[in-house]
Amino acid sequence: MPTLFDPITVGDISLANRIVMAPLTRNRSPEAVPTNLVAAYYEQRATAGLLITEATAITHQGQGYADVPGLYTPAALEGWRQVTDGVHKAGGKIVVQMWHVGRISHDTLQPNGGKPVAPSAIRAKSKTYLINPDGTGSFAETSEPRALETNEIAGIVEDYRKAARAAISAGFDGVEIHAANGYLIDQFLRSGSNVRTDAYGGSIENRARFLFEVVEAVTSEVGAGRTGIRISPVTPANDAFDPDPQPLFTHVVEGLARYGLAYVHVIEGATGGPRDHRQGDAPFDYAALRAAYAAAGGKAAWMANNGYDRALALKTVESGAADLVAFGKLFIANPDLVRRLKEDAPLNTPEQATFYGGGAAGYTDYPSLDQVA
Ligand code: 8OZ
Repeated sequence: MPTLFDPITVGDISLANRIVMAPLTRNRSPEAVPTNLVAAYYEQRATAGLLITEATAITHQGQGYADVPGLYTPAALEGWRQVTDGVHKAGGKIVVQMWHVGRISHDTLQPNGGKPVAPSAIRAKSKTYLINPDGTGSFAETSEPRALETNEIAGIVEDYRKAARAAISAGFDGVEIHAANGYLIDQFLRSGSNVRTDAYGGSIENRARFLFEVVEAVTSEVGAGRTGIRISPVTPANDAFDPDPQPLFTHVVEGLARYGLAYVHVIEGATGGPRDHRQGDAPFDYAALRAAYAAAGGKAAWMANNGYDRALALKTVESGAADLVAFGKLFIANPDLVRRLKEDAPLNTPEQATFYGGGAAGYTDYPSLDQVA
């Protein structure tokens, strides 16, 4: 069996190793434009087999937090071009995570101060992050959303298609569809946020319809071999809830098996929290999920994430339980995480206070092993 440090080809993208930098929101892109500092941050981490960018809004309507990047203005795409050039010069590969927050937003972040959109007009018990007029940041309750009209949905699918095209034009090796963590696609999937009575609500098939329309649009635009997707079957993040996630996500992965995707990225448990978190009566069976995907003919690389340490990551890849392992917080604090895992070297500790917003401190100033020596 391969090890964590062996190369692998996922769809059309060849990776130097199986260690992935997970998408991490850092709120350092004012006006949704990634800066030179953002480029330096990703370049420092380019020895990862694959970098997945922080969640990146496909449209202004898809924005839910202050200072997160976008894919929908020329300036943002120029900013991302600096990032992709830097990563490629350093020998790395990078995909952009395409994001529509749906109801996890605030009127003040929306076009013309309008209501955020959602499958149903159900407010999330969740917070978003705003910048106050005096420049300080603060958390605020998400605003009440409005339910999308059936005839608006095709336009959002089109927004994903355009964003995917723009991403490839900006030099990304591929795109990741963010279908996790209680954002728009996940809001459609789960009965706790979707009580629609049209073709996008009710049955599992209907709740998954939007996800598959997005996958169809993105893969037909940029190729399935340049497309990955992230799901989080049981996460409670952003008030996401479904009482019966196993059949729901089985249907999702069986449908995904029809596409020759680059990878399927699965958050196991509560995002950033307990790996054994459950929704509904039974523990979620991730091995069964993967088996259902394979039985349906799915061949994409399987990417596992959430709370992995070195030992669990080594075991997971060597046993074949996953092809890739994504690390989040460890990559914030360790730009040379691949080397540190290989050498079993000590790890820097991530500092929570600088995760969201700010400048270079806690962002580009974590030392590499060479700098420590
Ligand atoms: C942390 C803070 C804000 C957003 C996610 C995009 O959970 C996020 C996110 C995480 O997927």
